[in-house]
Amino acid sequence: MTSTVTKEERKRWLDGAIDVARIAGARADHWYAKRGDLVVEEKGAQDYVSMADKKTEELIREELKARFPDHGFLGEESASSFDAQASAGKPIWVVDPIDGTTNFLRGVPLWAVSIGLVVDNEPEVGVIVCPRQDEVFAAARGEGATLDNRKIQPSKTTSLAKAQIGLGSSGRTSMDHVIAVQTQLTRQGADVRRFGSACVQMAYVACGRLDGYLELHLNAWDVAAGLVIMREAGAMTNDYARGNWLVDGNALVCGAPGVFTDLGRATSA
Ligand code: LIP
Repeated sequence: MTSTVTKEERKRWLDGAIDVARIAGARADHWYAKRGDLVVEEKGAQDYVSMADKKTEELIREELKARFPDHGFLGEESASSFDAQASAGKPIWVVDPIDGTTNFLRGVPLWAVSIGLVVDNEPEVGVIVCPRQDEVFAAARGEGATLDNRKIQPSKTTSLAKAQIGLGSSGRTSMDHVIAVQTQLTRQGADVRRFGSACVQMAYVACGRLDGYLELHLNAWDVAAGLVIMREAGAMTNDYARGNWLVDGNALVCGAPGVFTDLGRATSA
């Protein structure tokens, strides 16, 4: 769908998102250093949250509101209060304050702040900050994607037998389906890995560190930023942003152009 968004608007939004994601990344990293003091709650099977997620999301919301007072906000830790009707027609910030929460809480340094902006149901701007690696992935629709201000592109891999593929799962997906997909990928020679953060794996597909990534259900806040970054880098994705995706989420399949079709076939295993 042709966007009505101007180049100037995208740049203002992207610059604002980078500023806020850096501020939030520094605050989350402060909590990471003190993770031993955090009280951990269990939202569901192997789905954890702490004060670090909640306070980082509050900070992001305040900083974005100060810069863009007329925009909507959908965050992982406040999703139950998201009013889709009231946000209709507005740009909506779609935020995961700490993606890879379990890694974060266990001291695995692979987690990120993910801030995406959706306009008329289309992801327009995306920023993923990885504080432990001091890396910033960023993209705006039509402007390409960067890692620390350097253009990025997906790998040139053309065969699953030479591919490193991220595979995620959660209590939201059928275990039998996950096992079938992993079996299918492994049988085709793919080196299947699990990193524990959706947006980090999407960023790694965008810059060629991974050849593909799939997960049978992800929420909008996990993927909104990564979708823009991957597409602008030249990676391919399924039509994740279909239907009521902001509220219900969808399955995600993404990868370098040379393996994307085979990945899609494996997902329908
Ligand atoms: C996580 C994702 C991961 C998925 C988990 C969870 P969180 O996000 O990054 O890929 O498998 O179920 O959704 O909860 O760490 O922000």
